[in-house]
Amino acid sequence: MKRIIYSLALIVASLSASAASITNVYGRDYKLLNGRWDAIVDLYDQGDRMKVYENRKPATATDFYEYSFDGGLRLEVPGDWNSQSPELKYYEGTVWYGRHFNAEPRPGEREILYFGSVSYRCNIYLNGRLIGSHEGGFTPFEIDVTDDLKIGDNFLVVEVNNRRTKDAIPALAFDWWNYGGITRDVMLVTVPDNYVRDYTVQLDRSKADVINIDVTMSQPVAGVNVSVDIAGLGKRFDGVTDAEGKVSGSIKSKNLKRWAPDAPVLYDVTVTGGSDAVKERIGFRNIGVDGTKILINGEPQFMRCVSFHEEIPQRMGRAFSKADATMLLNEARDLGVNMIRLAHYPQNEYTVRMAEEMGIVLWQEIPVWQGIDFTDDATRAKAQSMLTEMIQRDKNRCAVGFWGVANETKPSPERDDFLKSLLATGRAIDTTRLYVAAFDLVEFDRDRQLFTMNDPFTDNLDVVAVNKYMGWYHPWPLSPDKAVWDVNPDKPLIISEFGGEALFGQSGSSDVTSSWSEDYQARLYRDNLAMFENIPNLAGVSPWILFDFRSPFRFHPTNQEGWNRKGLVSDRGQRKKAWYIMRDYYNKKRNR
Ligand code: GCB
Repeated sequence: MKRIIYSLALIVASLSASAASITNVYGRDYKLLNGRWDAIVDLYDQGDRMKVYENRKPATATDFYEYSFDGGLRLEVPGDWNSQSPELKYYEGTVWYGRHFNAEPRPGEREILYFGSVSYRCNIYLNGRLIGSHEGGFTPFEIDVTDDLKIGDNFLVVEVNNRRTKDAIPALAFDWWNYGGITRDVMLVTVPDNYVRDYTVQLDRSKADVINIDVTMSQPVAGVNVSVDIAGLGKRFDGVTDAEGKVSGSIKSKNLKRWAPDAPVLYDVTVTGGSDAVKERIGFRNIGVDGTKILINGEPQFMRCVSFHEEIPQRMGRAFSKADATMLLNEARDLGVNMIRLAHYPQNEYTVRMAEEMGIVLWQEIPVWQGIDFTDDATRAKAQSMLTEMIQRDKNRCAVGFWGVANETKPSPERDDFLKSLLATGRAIDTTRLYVAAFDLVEFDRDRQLFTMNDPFTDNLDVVAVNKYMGWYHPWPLSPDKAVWDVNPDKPLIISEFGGEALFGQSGSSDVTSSWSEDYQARLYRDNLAMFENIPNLAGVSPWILFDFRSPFRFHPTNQEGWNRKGLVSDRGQRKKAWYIMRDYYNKKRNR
């Protein structure tokens, strides 16, 4: 038995869906496979044994099958299953999704099955056969199905499992809801045989007028004509592929208007390769650091940031659509932000693209969130592929200024090696953005009367970020306005989380933490803002968090009931007192 499982695991590993998915999937010719899928809930994992993916129907008088995709549960795709049925609210296990679709594969074209994300792991079966698998709940993957498609009806099955495990990322416990399901768009993409597979069109790391270009065709064939046209600049790059199907070059333009939060200029870009052409809007900006400052287009910027989870609290479900992105981003913009930390994992492309249109800088990270098994090589490989998939998807999004590699990790040689390998993976693909991680081990040094942190790993990062819950998890050791920081004084420091819990509408003592009152939360905000004046290298702040969010981590029976109440805005969309304090602070910072 062991051998069978082992060899199956090997097959699945070799079938792993491609880590680098097609660039700009929304710019392609595609058909959405969204909608209502049939679903089988398989708590005891019996579907494999029964081969439910074969979707058999009794053919003779003695045949029977103890499953059927017909006549049972139906689930919306995209969507988490937890919010679609009361029985699935806490469900952690396997659900089999199935649907029919029509295909018309044509000679000279390829068909790619693309999943925006499936949470958390999945196996994909087409017409009864395993064609791919993927692990990681927040990044896209794809499978070239050209040779597996039938003309006419096809049956697609996705076996989804969201069970938490020690070797997963995130691992066994995390402070958000463990939504399961096919949580983003599913697409069947049609491309020419030799298509523009991948391209990077981004401003040079340090030059303001040089756009660097890399294009890779899907076939390693020399001599294919490639062009990149930026109509608004009146500029075009022309090249010819080498034997690997690649071409690189650059465009120089003195007239280039750079993207910035207060002027989010985007250009129409057309990438042509052989018979294929892809269009999208791309912006160009420089981001860097100078001493303790973060520079955007050479100008120091204070990052007025906030975080949100990929969740619509009012619906108690995962966000996945353009409308969802509009809701989340508008609320963030009203607070006066110029940056969002997408917590704690890559969020959907609608959010990223819309933030870019709105002029919001993004920090995007992978869910290396506490409790990760840094000793496990397989876990490390998963983190590397999540990082690769995230960068691959969004490398042309100039709004993304920061790649985050970890949140709240404790120093150890294994942790250091793990995170170093992530930085090496990231920097091998993208050197035009800042690399950051959030730490939480800042301590008050009583002898020096200073807040300090000793984590030499921070030397490896461009920007250091700290989550510190003064007034919530940590009582103040001295008056907030006397709280001076000496943390990585030579680097830009972002306070990436601070805050405390309050129930909307609850009044209470502003001195008593356990009042869970808006008054206490408001005071905590005032105190923290006073402390921020004494952080000499402060380059930005990010309150935790925009909205109250759902989390089984939080089980106080009257104040939490499965919600983390640190939102500046309640689960019903009501703004708490602290929201106004933060908005005023950001207004002042903007006008300074
Ligand atoms: C943190 C985590 C965040 C939690 C937050 C909290 O430090 O990074 O994911 O939700 O604290 O509310 O405790």
